[in-house]
Amino acid sequence: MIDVVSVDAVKEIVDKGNRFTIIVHRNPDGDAIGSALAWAHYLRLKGKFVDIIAPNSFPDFLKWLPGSDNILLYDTMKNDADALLCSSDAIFCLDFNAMSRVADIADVVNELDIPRLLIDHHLYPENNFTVSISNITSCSTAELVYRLIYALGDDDMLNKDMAECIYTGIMTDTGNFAYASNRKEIYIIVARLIEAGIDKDKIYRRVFYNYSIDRLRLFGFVMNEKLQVFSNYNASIMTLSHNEIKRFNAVKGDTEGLVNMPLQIKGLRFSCFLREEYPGKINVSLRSVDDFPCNKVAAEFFGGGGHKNASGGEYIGRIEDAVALFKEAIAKYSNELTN
Ligand SMILES: [Mn+2]
Repeated sequence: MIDVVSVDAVKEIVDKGNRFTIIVHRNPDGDAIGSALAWAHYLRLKGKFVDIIAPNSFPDFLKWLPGSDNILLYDTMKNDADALLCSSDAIFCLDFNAMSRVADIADVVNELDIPRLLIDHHLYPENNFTVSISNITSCSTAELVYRLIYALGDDDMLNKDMAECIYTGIMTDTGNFAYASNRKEIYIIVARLIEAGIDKDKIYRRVFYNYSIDRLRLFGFVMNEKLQVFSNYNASIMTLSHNEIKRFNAVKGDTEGLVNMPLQIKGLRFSCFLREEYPGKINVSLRSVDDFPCNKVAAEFFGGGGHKNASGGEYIGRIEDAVALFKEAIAKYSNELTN
């Protein structure tokens, strides 16, 4: 899964360097934060100075993760972050495949003449990395971080903090082992993480059972009033306007997981969630099951992409028009959705 040449290249860069920066994608999720923290813990145990920079903030349900309070947010601490980037011996890019995913951080990183290493599991990584550990069969970047540590011969350094971060990445990117998780190696790794001291049941509750009352009511509202099911196409769509988001006091991460819920309907194969970030700008989340490639719909209709069963894009315009476009998409893919 990770080739020997890349492992040797990482080893050389880690051995030679003293100060590293890890960067993750905009709107970082459990895998971005978990894998970055695990890799940071590892490098620090190797005696290195390590900082993590995220383009913007991450959900509260990840703020218990060991080390998460030291993550720098680029949108509020640009000067400090730039200074750290400029004094780094190498940059590790975790859980994204293209520099555009780190927004403004790319402007600074692109000017630096230092190694840039990718650890990621998304399709079609850019080829402007010094070392690229990219594997799309991996369930998460966190899995790759564990495998890399193992390949570097340092499995014995795995401690509880690292294990909690790795587990959070694997758990969140597989929807608690509900998708992208049929490879037996994942469970061998999980067994190892339990051996390192994690309480996986507690991690589950910390991440998934932490709703505010507003959030639970928001989910109820969407399911009751905003879900449209197209039974003929085994597809569904939900929308949430900017005003509705405000009405339920929704904070960052509150709509996470919403898009998966319609997949609980028997026979449903394709779920779309449109969230109006601000009037005129709509975030599109797509989920599918089995062989239906929702990333093709994302690319073709919503200028996005992602994984076969989990992808996204955006739509500039009105919600009604985005819904109409989705209806066009399911009509076009009707064979794939109903066969
Ligand atoms: Mn990921």
